[in-house]
Amino acid sequence: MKRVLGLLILTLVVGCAALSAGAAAQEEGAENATAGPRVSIVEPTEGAILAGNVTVRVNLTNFTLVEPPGEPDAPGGGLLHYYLDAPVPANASAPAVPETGWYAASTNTTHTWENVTPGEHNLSVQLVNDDGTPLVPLVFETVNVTVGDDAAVMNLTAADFAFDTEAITVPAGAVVTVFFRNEDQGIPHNLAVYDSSLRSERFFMGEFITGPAETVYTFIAPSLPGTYYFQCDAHPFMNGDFIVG
Ligand SMILES: [Cu+2]
Repeated sequence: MKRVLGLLILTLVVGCAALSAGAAAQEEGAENATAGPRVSIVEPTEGAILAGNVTVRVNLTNFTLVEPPGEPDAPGGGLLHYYLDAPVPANASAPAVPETGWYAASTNTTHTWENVTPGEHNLSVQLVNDDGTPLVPLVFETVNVTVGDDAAVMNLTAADFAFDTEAITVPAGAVVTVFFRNEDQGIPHNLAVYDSSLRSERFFMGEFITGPAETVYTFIAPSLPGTYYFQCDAHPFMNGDFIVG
């Protein structure tokens, strides 16, 4: 009896597994059949901090880039419109040319905006037909990024409850990238930047990492030159001058 019950349960389990696998396959098939053209921005990511030139890289699904542009009626194909600080055009009967901001028509899945001014920007990419009109329904993606003046890249290590430097020097307004390494086993450290050791204003607070571990911090340096302050928030005796030149 025990054996029969066991077999019965086994049969039930196998049967259920086969059923659900079948259902999953069916669902997937339906999804592929109904999926329209899509564009996604692979780079930069939402909220990214960048310096100088901004390269946008996209992924296309169910859409073919047609070259040369301007040839009508290629089914399932067309062009990419890259936008910088421009509202994505939505009028289906006119070429997708934004009223403000910049745009570029392209048959490449990457586009570089050069010398983007420091500050906050939005980057969009839209799929358009080969006559330049938007695909309907509209197919686009937008990300928001922050662009800094200049780039400063450095290493910083925390070991034996001390940083390996007493001063960090960066250009004003620079995008600062810190390759941070914590060598202290089981101990959390971070990097944080303040106006002074009084810590009345905070410019950056890095996530804690527990050693041994590494991370990359990216932030924008203060825009006013001066001597600021950095520390580990868990161990404020680990500190130094953050010099903005
Ligand atoms: Cu610490």
